[in-house]
Amino acid sequence: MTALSDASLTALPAHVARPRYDRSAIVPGIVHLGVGAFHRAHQATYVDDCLAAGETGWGIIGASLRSTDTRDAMAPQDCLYTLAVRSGQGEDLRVVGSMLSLLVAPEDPARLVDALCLPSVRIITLTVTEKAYMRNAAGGLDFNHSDIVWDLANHDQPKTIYGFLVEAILRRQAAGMPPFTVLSCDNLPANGETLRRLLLEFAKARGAGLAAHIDRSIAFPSSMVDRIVPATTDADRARVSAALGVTDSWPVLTEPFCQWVIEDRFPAGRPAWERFGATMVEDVRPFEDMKLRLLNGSHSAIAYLGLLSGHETVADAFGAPAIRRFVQGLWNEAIPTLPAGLDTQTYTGRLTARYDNPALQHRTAQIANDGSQKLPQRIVATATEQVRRNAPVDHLTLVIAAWIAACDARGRTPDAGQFSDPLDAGLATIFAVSQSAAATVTQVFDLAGFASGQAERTELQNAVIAHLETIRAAGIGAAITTVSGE
Ligand code: CS2
Repeated sequence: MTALSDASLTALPAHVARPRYDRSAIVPGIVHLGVGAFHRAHQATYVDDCLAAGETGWGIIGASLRSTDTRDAMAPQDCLYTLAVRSGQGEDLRVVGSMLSLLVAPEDPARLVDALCLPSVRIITLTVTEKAYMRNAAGGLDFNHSDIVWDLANHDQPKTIYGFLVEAILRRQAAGMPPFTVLSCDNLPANGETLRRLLLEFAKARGAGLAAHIDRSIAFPSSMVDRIVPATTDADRARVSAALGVTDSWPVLTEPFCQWVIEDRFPAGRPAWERFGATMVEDVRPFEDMKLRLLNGSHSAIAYLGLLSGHETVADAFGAPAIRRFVQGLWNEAIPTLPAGLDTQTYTGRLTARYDNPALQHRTAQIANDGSQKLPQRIVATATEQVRRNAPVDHLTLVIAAWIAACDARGRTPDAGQFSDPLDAGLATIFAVSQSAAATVTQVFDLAGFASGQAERTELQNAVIAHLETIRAAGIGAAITTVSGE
């Protein structure tokens, strides 16, 4: 079969949507860091809509910060790829044209810095996942991270988001170019403000005056992004290629639901994303809290409870009555911590339908990755607030115990799933010794910095210890029954 490309677009079957604009006339206006499946299923499609509507100045240069996979697969197909939207009713296919070129940062860091300094580039967006923010246990920038140490010494060969952004900001300033806006699209609370704070820490360590310039002239709006994007499998590639009649070696698969809420602070201009479904707001926090605590919190719960119960996918795990009931109990604990005025009932109703989508095959092990970076904002912060107000935390704390048990079970239990965590080395040291649940939990809390320095930590820890004892003695099923009944 021929490969997907600009030249083969005309041969696609009529039901496949495709770019109908002149791609050669598009100018890059956005550099995106972290060009994984999520970005291609979400932001890149909003930009594709804007380009089709004639906003030709907002093409995307995509950069991978680590692997060459995406560039290797997409460059030969003119950076085109297919978005497959799947539900129980079938699959809609759309070829997306907003990606203009792809870079691999470690191969040639200077090229990425040059791209960030293009005069036409006005927005830098990021989906680099939680761990690329390199926060230490106290939430500040991890100056002990070897890549941060490297970036502070090797200014023109950066490895981290901080090194790249600061180098580009400096060069643009020196050249008298207007600054860009930096838009984080990662699942972190106040993601723009968090990135700004960490970048300022880095900038202060790099040089006098720089932090003040960033503080004065760069906007960091926060945003809430939402779309479930399972990892693409070989079967997906084969099915999509067969439907297209040409080979697409890098399609992405997603659900019909899609949401993007963005703080409207773009001094250098922006595409009219709101014309295509994005919501522009002054303050993203209520949307973000609801998403992190209700969606991502329950996602992590389903992942760890599901893995320990032998469920491979979200739909499978959520189809088990005990886990479904557990998730409802978890929502009941999280909802009182959310700002007033949110329609949580409609939101959780919609989540239920999304998790039940039988076509997604979203693997529990995929969500289980990087728990130490995810649980603080998804579960621990919620539980801390609940303890503060003397309210129940049984479900929330069982998620933490299940994460610990699932990390421990990896490698020992064949069906415990494969996933990884940036703290794996430290976790392995803790699990290497056979010790009480109390000792394990205390050490894991120290390592991950959960509720660090908070008065509520002891109470949280004790609840997690009790759950871990039950899991160890009687299994995850018994632990679930203890909190949410038969
Ligand atoms: C998931 C998220 O993998 C995970 O941790 O919880 O990626 C989730 O699918 C997205 O945030 C949905 O918008």
